[in-house]
Amino acid sequence: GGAGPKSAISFSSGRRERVGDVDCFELSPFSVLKLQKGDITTWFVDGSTDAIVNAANEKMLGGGGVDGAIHQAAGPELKAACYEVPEVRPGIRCPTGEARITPAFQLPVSRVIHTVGPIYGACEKPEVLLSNAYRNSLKLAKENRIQYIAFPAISCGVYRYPYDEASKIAISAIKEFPNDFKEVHFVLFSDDIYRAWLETALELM
Ligand code: AR6
Repeated sequence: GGAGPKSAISFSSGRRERVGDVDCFELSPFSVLKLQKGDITTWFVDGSTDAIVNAANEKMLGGGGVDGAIHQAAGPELKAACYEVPEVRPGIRCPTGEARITPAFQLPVSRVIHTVGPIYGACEKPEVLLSNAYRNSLKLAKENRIQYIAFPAISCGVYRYPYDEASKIAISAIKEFPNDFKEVHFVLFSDDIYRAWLETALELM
């Protein structure tokens, strides 16, 4: 279903509020960070300019995990749109740490932002690449006037990034954009990852 009410939350106790299944943290007087467990392919905010972020690979033509789920839900037009994204090197449409945008086709959101996180243990500075993946997704969303955006836990599946480290990088990157979005969501697929994100938000927000 949708992502709940669009109205600004009045934070009565400190800067955290639990609304239904969603943990809300004040990013600024204009913007809220929200955490929830769930499936990102069903997320949207009714009547808004919204986007979900895909944890893709450098080829950017689909795959397993959340990438597979997003392509499945969007329909075959998404793969066709990805083919249209120019290659920067043979076979590579989105180098690690960068981001690209496409329409969302059959998904309930307006756009999909594709980014590529690092494979943990396969590169020198995974924290820089993971941070870049979040920052470049947020920059691209901002340039495209996206008001509501939802992320999965980039690199925390097949790419094996430790959840606690990944959550700190993810939430720190969001804090660099305190006034650019009405809401920034994390839609987390497993209890373990949701708990890691919640712990980090309680520490950093
Ligand atoms: N909604 C939200 N999160 C999901 C969903 C979903 N529907 N499905 C899985 N996740 P992964 P990566 C979570 O492996 O580690 C692909 O094959 C999952 O539980 O999807 O960045 C790509 O094509 C995990 O927490 O992405 C690449 O080749 C998180 O999404 C490679 O995997 C990310 O796990 C990218 O690996």
